[in-house]
Amino acid sequence: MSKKPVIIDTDPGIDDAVAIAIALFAEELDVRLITTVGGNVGIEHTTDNALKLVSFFGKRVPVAAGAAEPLVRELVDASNVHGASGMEGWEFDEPDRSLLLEKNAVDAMRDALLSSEEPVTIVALAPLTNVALTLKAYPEVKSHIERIVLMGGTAARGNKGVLSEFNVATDPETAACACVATRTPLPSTGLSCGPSGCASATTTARAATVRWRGFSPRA
Ligand SMILES: [Ca+2]
Repeated sequence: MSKKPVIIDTDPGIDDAVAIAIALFAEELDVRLITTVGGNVGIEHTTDNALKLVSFFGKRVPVAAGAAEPLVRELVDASNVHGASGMEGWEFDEPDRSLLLEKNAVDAMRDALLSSEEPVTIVALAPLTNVALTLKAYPEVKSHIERIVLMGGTAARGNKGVLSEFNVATDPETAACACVATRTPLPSTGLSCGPSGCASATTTARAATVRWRGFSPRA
């Protein structure tokens, strides 16, 4: 089976941990890079959690740390939900820190995209800061993106505000930037697709394994 190359941009968070677990073990997916961003908790915790998850699952996927905070606004995290570490109550062994790249998430994402022989799907499970910065700094990557699958937005009640979903509400400027840069609406698996953020994250990971219609930044 030809595996679909994937980059996961994430801020784990236990909900993202579920999505990462599914993606790492999905026969249809080749997870080539995990990039982290400040979101549910600070960047030091999301990066540490990503390393712990990859190590725990016995995989050798590189991790690159990205933006610590939104482009314009101050980060208002969700540590009240996820705990101070982002994965409070879950104990992991010390992770393999050799998986952490020296280069930042934006450069790592660019390199992973440009070096791929086939277009790559970006699964965005967090505020879109890293994704938007990559698209703005390196617009040449657009032709190397199969699609961006976003966990974000809601058509129902939000989890950040009455009508706002956390990932988009945390960094709305970069969410708008990503939509403008790709000149098309992003396929979104928002809160309305599941009864909880966990379900949405799971659905998003699975969504990367199927063909979405109507989005191609190469068009
Ligand atoms: Ca997330």
